[in-house]
Amino acid sequence: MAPGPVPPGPVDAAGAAELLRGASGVLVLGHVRPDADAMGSAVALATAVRRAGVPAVVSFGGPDPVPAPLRMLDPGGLVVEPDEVPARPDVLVCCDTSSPGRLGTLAPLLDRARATLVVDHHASFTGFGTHHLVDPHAPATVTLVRAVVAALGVPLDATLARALFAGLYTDTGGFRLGGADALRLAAELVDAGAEPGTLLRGLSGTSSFAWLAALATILAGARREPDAVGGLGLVWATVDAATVERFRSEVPSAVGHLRATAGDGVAALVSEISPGEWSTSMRGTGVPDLSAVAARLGGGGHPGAAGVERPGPVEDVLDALRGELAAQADLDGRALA
Ligand SMILES: [Mn+2]
Repeated sequence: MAPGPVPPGPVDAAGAAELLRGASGVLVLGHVRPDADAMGSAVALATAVRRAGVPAVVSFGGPDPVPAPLRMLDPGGLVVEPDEVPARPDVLVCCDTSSPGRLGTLAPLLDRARATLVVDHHASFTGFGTHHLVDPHAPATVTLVRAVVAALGVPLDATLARALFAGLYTDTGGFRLGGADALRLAAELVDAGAEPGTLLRGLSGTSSFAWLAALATILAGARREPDAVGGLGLVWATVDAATVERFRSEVPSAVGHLRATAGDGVAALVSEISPGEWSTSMRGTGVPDLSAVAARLGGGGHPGAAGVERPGPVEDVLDALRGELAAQADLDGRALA
């Protein structure tokens, strides 16, 4: 007897594989401004679906293009431009996306697909789509995709291993998170052909020499507020629209420099991504829970790394941030006490 259609709701890896195997075509999306987990999980999943005999392509909603260094994870050219995607995909898969807004200009596809499978690990997942393979305890979306690839019966090769390794390395903060399971998966991926040295060199990309001066300007404008975040402290810096425009792929890395000086507190990089629109990237220890802070401001993420986009002026963006960080520090402090 042929298996019936997979009922909507939560699915495990086997259920997700069954849904994908039964599709006439699959469009896999990741979140806007993809990172290595979004790109790696989407490319790996589409690669496996194709090998299982079902047509599949990958795309990312605009307005921004896929960062050039991530293209190395797609040697087969599965990623198509947002204006080239099928208008009515049979099965839509959304990888590493906690809310429809994270699909950017491709969000309207949600209303046109027969079924939508969300594969995600954000605690802030809002529950959209028809089928959910969502585990907030997974350190990366690629760990969930690894299980689906296995359930599809597709063996790992170097292309799959590289895409999965890139997402695993990035989302675990270089294996600071994820424990022994992440390291065991890493070993499996290296055995299958992922070369960490080559991969990580390629993913970090190269920057123009002019970025050094721009970074120096950003960091020279950084401010430290020791009393913020309930006394844990806040280190923040802003990036103007012209710098974001010129150094789009480099700017996000600046938050790492801020974080290194934030101690047990919070680092925030506030960038003007379009005129009057500010993107805030936060980093911390997990206490206070930055995903909760971001969620209340309309964004999302993880306890130690989260982001939000809000209209300016930038003083208002910072004030809202200070308020929510202090409130969350108070909440989490009471929970610990
Ligand atoms: Mn992720």
